[in-house]
Amino acid sequence: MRDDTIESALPILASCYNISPYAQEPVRQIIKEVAVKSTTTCVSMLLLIVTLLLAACGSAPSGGSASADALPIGIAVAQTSNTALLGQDQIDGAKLAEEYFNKQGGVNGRPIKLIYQDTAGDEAGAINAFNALINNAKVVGIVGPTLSQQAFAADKIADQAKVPVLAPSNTAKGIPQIGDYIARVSAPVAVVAPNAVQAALDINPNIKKVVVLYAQDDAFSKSETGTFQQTVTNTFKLDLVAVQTFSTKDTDFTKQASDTIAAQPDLVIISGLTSDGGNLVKQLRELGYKGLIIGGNGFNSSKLFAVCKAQCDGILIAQAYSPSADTPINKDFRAAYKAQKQTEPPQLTAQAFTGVQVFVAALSALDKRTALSGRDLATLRTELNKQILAGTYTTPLGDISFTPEGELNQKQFYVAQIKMNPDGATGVFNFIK
Ligand code: 1QQ
Repeated sequence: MRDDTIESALPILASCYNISPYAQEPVRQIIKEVAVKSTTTCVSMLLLIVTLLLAACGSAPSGGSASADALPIGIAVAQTSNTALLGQDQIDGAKLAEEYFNKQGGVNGRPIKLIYQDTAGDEAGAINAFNALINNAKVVGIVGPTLSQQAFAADKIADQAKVPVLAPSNTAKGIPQIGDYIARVSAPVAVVAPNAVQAALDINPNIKKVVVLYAQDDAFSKSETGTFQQTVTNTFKLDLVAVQTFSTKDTDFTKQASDTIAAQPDLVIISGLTSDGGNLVKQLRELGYKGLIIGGNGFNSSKLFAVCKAQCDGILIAQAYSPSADTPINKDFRAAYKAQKQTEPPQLTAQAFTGVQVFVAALSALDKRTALSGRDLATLRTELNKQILAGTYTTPLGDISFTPEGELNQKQFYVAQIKMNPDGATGVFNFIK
């Protein structure tokens, strides 16, 4: 029996039948021993058994040349810092995807392996994570980073290295335009955010005066407030009575809250991140603001509940994902998430899952044309990028595809309103649109 047949078959069998790395070596030795000492009939029998085992796990290597090493995909999101309030949801989605797609045979029988690098919450963290994934882990592509602010710094590095990036939560204007290798599975604020203003008007058609606040040191918040301000003045012809700024690092919002209340708005719209945004809401409510509040995408995690607590109640947030989306894969994703967390999956989790899914689907399509193992890493990354942009995908977000520039084509958006439980610590995102 040829050595290379054993070498290529064993890791596939190991992953398929859960043979630990320690157990693989003795198995390899036994097979070799039999192959050397036995008659031709025995060797043919062995070959047949290996072939049947491979076929049974749906992963017979094409032409004997496919390598069974897991395909490394980078996950560069925030696991530390305040941004981890958002990044943790993304880790959940990536983990679910790895488990789900590997159970289904990975990339035509070859498993994927997610390699995690913490970006923390700033640009330097994202750059370091990207460099490590590209140069050390040699990933085929990256899902990340968490913030647009980080993407504008780190994506350039991936683009120059010709490594495809799928942005799981980078919604500011201009993300796909960073370079040819940058696409996003996170719909831009320009199309998502206006839905929240419409929902606020459905709840209270008498809204006239609006105050808008945004974090001036965050690229996403600046982009989102631009969309909100246009929607307020141009689309709905409301009165924008004040525009105020803060920093994502702020904790004291007394000035912004009292100035907002002095302007007597019917609606307050906040573009910031989870910790600053949640604290601003809390202080606004404590100082007596009673009207509707819209929070932007930085509010889009149940981790917000621990920040504004009971005062989170009633916040409206536009959504690019609904747990009730009617695709088979969403039903699987939702069930898997609920089995682990006993609650509905959030948007950022669904988007991170989708990012991994698109990589798996594009790799599988490439592999079907010509076995992946026949390409060097640079060629694989380039062809993978082209394949990502060419495909259409049925995902938990619905049917999606990309423009040639890497912008996401997604059809449906939603709005949720936070309902806090009487304990003031737990709550839910209620879908109202
Ligand atoms: C961005 C975002 C974040 C607030 C989501 C995590 O949308 O930075 O673009």
